Amino acid sequence: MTTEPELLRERAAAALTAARVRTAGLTDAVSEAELTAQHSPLMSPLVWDLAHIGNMEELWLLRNVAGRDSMHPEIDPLYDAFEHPRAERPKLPLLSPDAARRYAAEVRGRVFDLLDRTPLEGTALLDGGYVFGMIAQHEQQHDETMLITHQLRQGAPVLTAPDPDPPQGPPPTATEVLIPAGPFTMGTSAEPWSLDNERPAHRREVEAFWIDTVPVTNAAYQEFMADGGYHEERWWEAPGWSEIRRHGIEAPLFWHRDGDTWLRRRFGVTEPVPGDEPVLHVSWYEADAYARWAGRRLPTEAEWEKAARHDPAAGRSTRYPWGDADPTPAHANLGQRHLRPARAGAYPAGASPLGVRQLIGDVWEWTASDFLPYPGFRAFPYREYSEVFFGPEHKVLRGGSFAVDAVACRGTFRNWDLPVRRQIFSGFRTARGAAPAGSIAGQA
Ligand code: AVJ
Ligand code: FE
Repeated sequence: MTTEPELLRERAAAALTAARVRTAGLTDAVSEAELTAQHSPLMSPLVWDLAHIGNMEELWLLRNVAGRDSMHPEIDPLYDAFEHPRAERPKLPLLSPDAARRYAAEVRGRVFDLLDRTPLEGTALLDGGYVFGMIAQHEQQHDETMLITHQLRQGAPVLTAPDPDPPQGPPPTATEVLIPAGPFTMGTSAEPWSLDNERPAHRREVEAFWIDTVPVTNAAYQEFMADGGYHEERWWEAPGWSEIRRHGIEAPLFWHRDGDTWLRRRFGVTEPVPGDEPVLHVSWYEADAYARWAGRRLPTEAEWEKAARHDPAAGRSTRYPWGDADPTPAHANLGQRHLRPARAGAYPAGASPLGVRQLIGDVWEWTASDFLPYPGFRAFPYREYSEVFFGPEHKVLRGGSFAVDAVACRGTFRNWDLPVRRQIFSGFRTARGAAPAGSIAGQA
């Protein structure tokens, strides 16, 4: 299937523009002092993200694709994510907020000229407008990173957004869904803007398993807390247990106790923890410990993707749980339309064929799996996007949060982070095996 060149160009331009509108929304209302301050050693100052977005766009589109010289060679090393760890970035001679905005805007102007004149075919970078889509996804990923910085900053709220609607339509009928055994197609070789780690499509055998219909809620998580979950070593993997002891962790990040009730701080507002919302800001260790306490486990990455993409009637994998259509606001809570997850059970229109809900949007979902390459993986177009992060130290998250834009979220999209991280918009759902006891694969 080929797409008209004009349509491809429009799609690329729209994706780039949408990302820049969001970037502006995350930075325009912030004072100069706050843009250059470091709100957490885990994060860059917002002004770094701003110029890094422009620098990556210049690197890939103007230098690598168009063959131009660097616009400002002296600043390039400042915005190379591998040269300077986040904690050191405030000390660098960074561009001022105004200079960063002007630089990113100048790059963007040249990129639009390039997009007008470049055939979107002929090389792997250009086919389907890939490299333009990659840069739009990169900016949206940094927009999510900047939203994390907003959540970490102290002080009066800067951002506002309407709350999600209460769940529409009938609530789910069961708390878990059986996904029957059998192979499915994991990953993609067809999705035009899929990133290297999502490829190639390949067959996976998955045993039968049960998976939660909705993400684990704050109310369910509070049962674990009330049952002493943070004080019983047997639920925890050893490094997670040391981590919570060392830091005195006994609740998700941004929660604090007020008498008998738990409150949370969310983008500068303190509010009671809503019981029916998916739990947010938990580490992999917390998700894993909760699952063990519940007599369950985290789904593997393959299980998660089978639950999200396998259409048993059609016998194939779809792009999203609801099919192949791009997400609409009826399907999922994406794109920072809201500054919180929707309540568990929302978005019946976004359910999978077997009835699993909210796999896309709301919260990133920790999986049991390490971040590893698929069979046949090839780094493209740069090793530092995925390849250098493969290995047992990073766990995979799936499905996307309320803070990720649809351009960087789909059934195949893979995110990853260290298992201690909890400033990210992370939650989870649990699973359990369903193979009959004593059964051996291949025997009837
Ligand atoms: C895929 C979200 C882990 O933010 O570190 C941004 C995305 N890569 N710039 C990250 C990314 C290069 C990446 N994650
Ligand atoms: Fe980046």
